[in-house]
Formats: sequence, structure tokens, C-alpha cells
Amino acid sequence: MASQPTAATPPRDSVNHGLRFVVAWLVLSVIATPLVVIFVGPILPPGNMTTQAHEQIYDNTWLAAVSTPVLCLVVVFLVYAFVYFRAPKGGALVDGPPLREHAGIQVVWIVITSVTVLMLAAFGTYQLLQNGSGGGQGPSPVAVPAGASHNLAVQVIGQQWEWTFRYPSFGGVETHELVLPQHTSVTLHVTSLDVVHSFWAYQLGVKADANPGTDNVAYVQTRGPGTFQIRCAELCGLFHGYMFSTGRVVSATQFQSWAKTQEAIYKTIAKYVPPYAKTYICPAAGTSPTCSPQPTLRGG
Ligand SMILES: [Cu+2]
Repeated sequence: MASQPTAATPPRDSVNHGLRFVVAWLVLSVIATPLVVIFVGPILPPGNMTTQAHEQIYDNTWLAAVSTPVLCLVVVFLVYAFVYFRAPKGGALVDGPPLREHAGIQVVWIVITSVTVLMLAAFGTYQLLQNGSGGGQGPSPVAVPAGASHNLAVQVIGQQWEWTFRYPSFGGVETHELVLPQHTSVTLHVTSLDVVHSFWAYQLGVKADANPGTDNVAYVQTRGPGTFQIRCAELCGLFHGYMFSTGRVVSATQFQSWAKTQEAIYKTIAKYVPPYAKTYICPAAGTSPTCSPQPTLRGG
């Protein structure tokens, strides 16, 4: 039904605001998106210490690129509304014409947002399946990189409130520093002695929950050399905020030399430490063949 202009519903002006808005949004998006990819992409987190972290930067760059037009939409809408739909100075505050449903806009909106979300979900799943993307996959990983059975294994043990690292291929040596050789495929076995922690090695691009009685596996391929930050990312008690340390990615020669030194130091205390096992707390006696129940020897 054609509406007649009344005092309550002022006549529509001749300007096609919709078209002008869409053109302004498209122009800004076409300019802003490549600038974000070129200048913001390289400084996005988490870092370049592993292939997985490097790929996460790539993923984050994609996310930033896809969300740039959305940000432009909001900015253009705000600026356009401020400029063109302000109440005239000194004029009466008059409400605009009522908004009615518009099937075309609704369909376009649903299609664009659905395609965007589904595309990102498919992209994320593909990336995840390539090499695990640095995430903890539990005791039976699905996304296993090629040749993972030859990886350097390192166990990450969380307890209130520190991290310990064990190297089963170096006599089960325990250290308080995580040192990894450059250009090496590493399998991280993350577990806990008490409550739930989360092993977050920022520049390695690794985040894996440390659950008592669980061997949570994550894969990384180191790059480096350099240092990386380790934090607990799961509230685990009073001193959770102090549960952090620094790790290093070093050359293969430096790693061998460091590991041999640690092994020599460790020999004197090895008899007091439980033998290397995938977990140190059994969920229930005899339910797991890899579980070696130990009394709570470590850390008192
Ligand atoms: Cu914590």
C-alpha cells in the first residue's frame, strides 16, 4: 500500500542512501582489506618458533582479512548515519519513516553470513587436520603428521604450580627448562600430577590441557632458534598466575650437549623419581595399560 507523507512520516528524499552506503562500504573494504593483510598480518600472534605457530599467523591473517569488511560495514554505517541522519540544528526532532521487513536484504544477509562462517569452519578444519595445528588431541590423536612415530618425545608435567619436562629418549631425564632442537618434529605428551592445568607455549603455537591421568598429545615442528614463553592457561589454584617459565629452541648440537649435561645431573636423583610413564595418576586401578600408578612423590 502506497503511504502518503504525513507530519509523522516525512517524505523520503530523492537520495538513494542504500546505494551510496553500499558503494562507500565497498570502496573502503577494497582499500582496507589488502592493507590489513600486508601490514597487520605479519605482526599477528603467536610467533614463528614452530611451523604450527607460523600457520596460525596465516590463519589469523585470513580471519583478519574476512572480518575487515565487517568492521568497515559498521564504521561506514556509523559515519553515514552521523553525517546524513542528524537532526537539523534547531529543528524539531522528527522520527524517520518506519522500517519494514525486506526479504531481499534478509536473504542476502543470511546467505553471506552463513557462507562466511561455513567457509571459515571448513578452512579451520582443513588446517587442523594437516598437522594438529599445535592443539592437544588427547591420548588418541586424529590429526597425526607424517612420520610422527620418529618424533622427539617430550613429556610436559603440570603440577601446582610449576612445569616439569621429561625426555624419555634421554633416560627419562627431568628438567625445569623446556629446550628443543631446531627443525625437529616433536611430540609433546602433556599430563598433570594434581589438578587440571593447561600448557600454553605461546610462540610455539601450542595449547594443550594437562589433565591428571591423561596423556594429551600435541605435535610441533620447530623452527627457531629463539626463546618462547610458557604459561598455565587454566585457573589451577592460588599461585596459578606464577606458573610460567621460558623455553628455548636451539641448534641440534647445542641441544645434544644440553641434554647430556642434564642427564649427568639427573643421574644423582633418578632413583628418587618415578620411572617414565605416560601418566602418573591412574583414573582407576588396572584400567589403562600405559598407566603406572605412583605415590605422590613429586613436589611433596
Ligand atoms: Cu594454572
